[in-house]
Amino acid sequence: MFPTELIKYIRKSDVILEVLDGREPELTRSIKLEEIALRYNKKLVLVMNKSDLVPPTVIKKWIQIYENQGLITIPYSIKKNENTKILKRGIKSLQSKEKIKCILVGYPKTGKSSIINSLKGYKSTKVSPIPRGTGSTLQIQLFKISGGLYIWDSPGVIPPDGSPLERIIRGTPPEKLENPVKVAVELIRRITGLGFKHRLQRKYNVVFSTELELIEGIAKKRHLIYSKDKELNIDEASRVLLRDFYNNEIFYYDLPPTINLLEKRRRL
Ligand SMILES: Nc1nc2c(ncn2[C@@H]2O[C@H](COP(=O)(O)OP(=O)(O)O)[C@@H](O)[C@H]2O)c(=O)[nH]1
Ligand SMILES: [Mg+2]
Repeated sequence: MFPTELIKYIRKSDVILEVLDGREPELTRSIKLEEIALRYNKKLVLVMNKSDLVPPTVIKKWIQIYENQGLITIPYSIKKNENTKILKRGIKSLQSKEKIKCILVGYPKTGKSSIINSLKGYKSTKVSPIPRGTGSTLQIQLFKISGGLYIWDSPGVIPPDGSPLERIIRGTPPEKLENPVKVAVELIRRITGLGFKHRLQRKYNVVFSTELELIEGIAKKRHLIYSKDKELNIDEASRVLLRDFYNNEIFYYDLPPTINLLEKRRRL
């Protein structure tokens, strides 16, 4: 379910900034959000965040694909100062209004709070007061960024949906997943399929040919064993991997369809 409170703020905004994780842009897009933006006739901008973690050629290709779909796409990284200017300019070019209200929306962990902090800088000022102790709904503040640009202070979080693998990629904390081994296997398969097996082998110091071998390898290295029968605790080993993934500690990225095979071959 898309939060109704979020829809309220989307309706109040002129521009919707859909924050994507540049490593998984397709899976961190929310079709529901895009439908809502369309329904209320809002300008939508895809912000490809964490672009520092992906080669520029790959980011460029994604942008080309999205622009071909008629979607305005801007690469972003909180690590690159010049990005804030480019994003601000991009938003302003979409609206001729003097006061432009924006909202950052996206799945958890895509970097919404980080982006708002990098945009705020030291010059920004709060422009709406927070009423305290009244009612149960939290009043979201409008922040003045620069010139006529305003942004809602509290970024819109989209609850992760989809299959268990999609939910972990969309920022679900690993503790909330019911079957960690199954999800870990799927995640390892995805990462190795994209050509990053060597990264997993190096990170865990385990050479593996099947996904389960990696999980068992992690259990062995970390002495994760059930005290009862001394069997390897693959549940806990899977959680180790899922937690590392959640904390952005596993290096990989998705490849746009057109360079998939070429890139993969180069890496093998
Ligand atoms: N490398 C890199 N990490 C980022 C970037 N933006 C956010 N992060 C990291 O991603 C994690 C989630 O960011 P956060 O702003 O809390 O995401 P939110 O849940 O969407 O508000 C944090 O550990 C950030 O430091 C970026 O541009 N580059
Ligand atoms: Mg946040």
